Amino acid sequence: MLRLLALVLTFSSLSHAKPISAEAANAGAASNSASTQGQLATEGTTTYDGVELASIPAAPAVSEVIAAAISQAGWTIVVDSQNTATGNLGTNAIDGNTSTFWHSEYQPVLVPLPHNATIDMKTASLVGSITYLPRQDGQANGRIGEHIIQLSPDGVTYTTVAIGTWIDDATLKTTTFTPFTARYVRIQALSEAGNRGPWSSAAEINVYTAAGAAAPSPVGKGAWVLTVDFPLVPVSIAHEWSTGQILAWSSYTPSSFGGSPGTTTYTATYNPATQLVTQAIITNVDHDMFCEGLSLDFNGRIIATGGNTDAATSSYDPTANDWTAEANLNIPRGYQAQATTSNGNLFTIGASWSGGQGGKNGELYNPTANTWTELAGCPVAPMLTADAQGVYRADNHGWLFGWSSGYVFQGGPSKAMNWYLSTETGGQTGVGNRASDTDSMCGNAVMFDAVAGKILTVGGSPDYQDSNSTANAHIITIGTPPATPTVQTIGSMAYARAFANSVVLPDGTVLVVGGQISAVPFSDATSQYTPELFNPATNTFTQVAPISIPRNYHSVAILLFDGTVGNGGGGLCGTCATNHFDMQIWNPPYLYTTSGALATRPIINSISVASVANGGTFSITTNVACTAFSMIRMSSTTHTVNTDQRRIALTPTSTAGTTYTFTVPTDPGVALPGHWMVWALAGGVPSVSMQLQVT
Ligand SMILES: *[C@@H]1O[C@H](CO)[C@@H](O)[C@H](O)[C@H]1NC(C)=O
Ligand SMILES: *[C@@H]1O[C@H](CO)[C@@H](O)[C@H](O)[C@H]1NC(C)=O
Ligand SMILES: *[C@@H]1O[C@H](CO)[C@@H](O)[C@H](O)[C@H]1NC(C)=O
Ligand SMILES: [Cu+2]
Repeated sequence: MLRLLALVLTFSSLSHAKPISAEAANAGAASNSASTQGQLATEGTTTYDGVELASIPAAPAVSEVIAAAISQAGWTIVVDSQNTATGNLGTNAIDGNTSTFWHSEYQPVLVPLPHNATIDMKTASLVGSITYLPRQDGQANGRIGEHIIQLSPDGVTYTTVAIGTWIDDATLKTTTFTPFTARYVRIQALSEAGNRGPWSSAAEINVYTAAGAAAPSPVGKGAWVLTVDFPLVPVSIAHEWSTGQILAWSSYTPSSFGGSPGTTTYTATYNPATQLVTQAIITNVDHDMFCEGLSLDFNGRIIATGGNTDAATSSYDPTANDWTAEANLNIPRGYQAQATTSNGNLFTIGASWSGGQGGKNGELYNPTANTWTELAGCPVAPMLTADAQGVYRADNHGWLFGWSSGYVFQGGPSKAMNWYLSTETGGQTGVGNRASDTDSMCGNAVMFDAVAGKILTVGGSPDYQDSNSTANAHIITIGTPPATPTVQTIGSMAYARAFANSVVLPDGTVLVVGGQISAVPFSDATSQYTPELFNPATNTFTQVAPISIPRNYHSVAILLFDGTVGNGGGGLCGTCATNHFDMQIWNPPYLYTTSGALATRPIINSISVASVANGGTFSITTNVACTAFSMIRMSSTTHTVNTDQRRIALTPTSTAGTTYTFTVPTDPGVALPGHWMVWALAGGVPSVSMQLQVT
C-alpha cells in the first residue's frame, strides 16, 4: 500500500521519549554528548522515515519588507517558565546576544508545552514584523514550531496577527503581518519544531517597525487579518474538499528546487478550523511536484503532472490523505497548463521548462483508465508566445478552460486564442487575437461568470522574464465552440503586474493581488503591494487594502471555504533573499459594515443533497432571507494558473420561506463536475460556503 509519510505522526512517537538529562547537557552546551541525542533530530543528520535530510541545504533567512529594528533597550519579558538552573532565562531572548538563549524549564521540573513569552517594549510602535532566532549553539531542542503571535497596545487586549509553523532549522524566522500599533508582543509556542520534546527556546526575539502605513479602514478595502506561517514556500496550493483544509507544497526541499532526479515533495496543510499547520514529506510517488500541471478531477482528487520529475503523474485523494503514483506522461513536461474537461479527462499542453524543449503537443489523461493519450490534432504551435527565450518559455502556463463537448478554450497567455478539442484524436481551431493585447505571460484569466462564459484577463508580460508587464484587462465571452469568442477591452488596472494571482469571490468580484511591474523571477523589485478588486457590474477596478509581503514569481492565491482569500508564497530559490514561507488572509470588503465593523453573515443551515448531477436540482435553507447565490468550483493553483476556479451565479427556481431551490446547469462544460462551494448572500454579505459535488 502506498503510504503518506506524515512528519507529525513520526515526530509524535518521539516527542516524549527524551530523558531530561539529555536536555540538561544540551541546553548547557558545555558537555553535549552525542550519545544522548540518540534518535533525536539534529541538523544535517536527520532521517524521516527513510528520507535522508542531510543533503538538504539549510533554508536561508526569509526576506520580508521590514523597516527598522526597534531597540531592545529597556524591554522586559515575561515567560511562562525558564531554566534558571542553567541560566537560560527569558531575558536572554532580548539581550541582543545570539549566544545566550531562553529555554523553558526542564530541571528540576519538566514544564510541558505550550510555552509563552510576552515582551513589553515600554513604548508603542507601528509594528510590521517580528523575527525569531532559534538557539545558535548547534542544538535543536526547543526550536519553536507551531506558534501564535499576538500584539497588544495595552497588555490587556491581544490581537492574533500570525499563526502557523516555523521550519525546523536554526535560521532566522521572519513573520510579517499587517502593521499594528503595539507595545506588547507575545509568542505562544504550541509545539517544538521537530517534536523532539516539550521545550521552547529562543536566542533572540526582535521586533520591527512596519515598512508600510497602518491599515486603512476596511470599508470598501477589506483587511489582511492574519499571516499563516508555513514550514515551506507554498508554490502550489489546492482545496481538500473532504477536510476543509488547504494543501500546499514546495519542491524537494522547503525552499529550493532543482534536485535530480526528483523523488520527494515537501507538503504542508493549513486547517482554517483549528488554525494549525502540519507537514508531511511525500516520497512514495517518486515525484517532485514542482512546476507541475495541476487540476482537480471530478472526484476532487488533486492531479499533479510532470514538473521537476517531468513524466510523473500523481493523484492526491483527500479522503484517504494519500498520494498515489499514476501513469507517466507520454511527453515529459514542466510548466504546462492542465484543465479538467467536461468528459472527466485532463487535457494538458505545452511546457518546455523540463523534459526537453519543443513539441509539447496536447495529451489527455483518463483518470478512470489511468492512461495518457497523445492528441495528434492538438498542436502546441498555435498557442506559442513570441518569447525572447524561445520555446523554453513560449509554451508555458496556458490559460485553459474545460468547456462544452470536450472542448478546451485557450485564452492566453499568447495573444492568439484557440479552441482545442480533447475528444478522439483531438482538434484545434484558431480564433484570432485577444483584441490588441500583447502576449501576456504570467498574467491571469478567471472565469467569473461561467453561465455567460465570461473570463476576465489581466496583466502579464510579453516575455517571461526581464520584461515589463501590462495593466491590460479584457473580458472574453467564449460562446459556443468552435466559434470565435467576443473580446472586450476594458479599462486597465491601476497597476501593471506579472506573476500576480486572481481569485473570484462569491459576489462575482475578482481580486487581483501581488505581482511586479518588471517580470524578474526570484526578485521582489518593483512589487505591487496594492491589490485591485474587479467589479463585473461596471468593468472597473478598485484599489483595496495593501498586502504586507511581496507576492511575485511562485506566489499563489485561493478562495478559502469561508469567503476569505489566502495569498501566499513567492521565491523557492534556495539561498536567495525572496523566499516567502507564508500566506496572508484577506477579509474582502463584503465582510464589513459601512462603519467598518464585521458584518453579520447569513448562514446556510442545510443543503438538500451532497451531490447532484448536471441539470439536477438542490435546495439550501438559510437562517435569514438571502438575495444572491452562487457556486464556485474548488480549485488548485500554481504559477499564476488556476484552471479549476469558475463561478456560477445561481437564481432560485423556487423559494419557500428561506429555502431556495436551484437547478445546476445541464452542460458539464459549464457546471464542470467536481466539488463546489455554494454561497448565499444577504445584503451583499456572503455565508460561509456549503459543499456540493456536481456529478
Ligand atoms: C502563558 O503561560 C502561563 C503559564 O502556563 C499561563 O498561565 C498563561 O495563560 C499563558 N498565556 C497565554 C496567553 O498563553
Ligand atoms: C554573549 O554571551 C556569551 C555567553 O554568555 C558571552 O560569552 C559573551 O561575552 C556575550 N557577548 C557579549 C557581547 O556580551
Ligand atoms: C521597463 O520600463 C522601464 C520604465 O519605462 C524602462 O526603463 C525599461 O527599459 C523597461 N524594461 C524593459 C525590459 O523593457
Ligand atoms: Cu517555477
